[in-house]
Amino acid sequence: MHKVADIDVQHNITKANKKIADRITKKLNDSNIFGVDFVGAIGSGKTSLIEELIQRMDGNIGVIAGDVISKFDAGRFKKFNIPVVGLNTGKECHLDAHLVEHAIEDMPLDNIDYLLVENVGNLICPVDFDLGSHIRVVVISVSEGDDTVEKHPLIFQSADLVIINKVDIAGAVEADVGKMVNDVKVLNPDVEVIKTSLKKEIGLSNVINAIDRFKKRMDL
Ligand SMILES: Nc1nc2c(ncn2[C@@H]2O[C@H](COP(=O)(O)OP(=O)(O)OP(=O)(O)O)[C@@H](O)[C@H]2O)c(=O)[nH]1
Ligand SMILES: [Mg+2]
Repeated sequence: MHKVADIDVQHNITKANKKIADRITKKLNDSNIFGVDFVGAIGSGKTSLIEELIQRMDGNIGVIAGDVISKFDAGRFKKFNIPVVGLNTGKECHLDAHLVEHAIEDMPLDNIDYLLVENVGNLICPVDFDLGSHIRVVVISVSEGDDTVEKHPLIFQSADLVIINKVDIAGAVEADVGKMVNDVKVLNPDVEVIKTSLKKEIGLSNVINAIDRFKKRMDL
């Protein structure tokens, strides 16, 4: 017969993470920087979306790019000549506040208005790890399947804004975008859901306006 002991490790880890996340939020507030955390499925379009935002948003942007091997997405952002810090998570499937706090040390906080943080592509691990950003944007695409939302309720409940990307290929992959929107609304009734195609330039101004509405609400 096995002996079972409850070990409250996860609780302690997320509590310690939250303490650092609160420190990050304070640092961003003190520097008048609006922080946005982008999480989502692998290949859903997080980097592509941030690349578009860098080119279209008013204000100076700094990016923290989390990746299992950091050079890939960080390299894509560096071509815009903005401050970029790549974070290598190794075997970890999410960023945590400790990593982000160190990355922020390398950011010129006096010269940026927005800090955009791209998390590792994953819909499960990032859920409990607040990174201190002001909002969390969850990015999925039709090619993951139109049951993705139902299968990953926690991440959608934690979202401030949800992007359903690649609507240009919804027909080809037989995804019911209306169902995906509805599934989000069931889990998180007040969250705004925006349909985008980064290939066809659909929905981008809606994303920018939504981010700026949050920013204004927080007086940043
Ligand atoms: N058809 C179509 N393809 C897209 C769209 N947005 C992005 N892609 C393509 O999807 C692929 C993945 O895009 P990324 O932006 O690298 O996705 P990501 O979420 O950053 O990926 P990871 O960081 O690896 O998790 C690339 O080949 C993009 O060109 C879109 O709206 N429509
Ligand atoms: Mg990426």
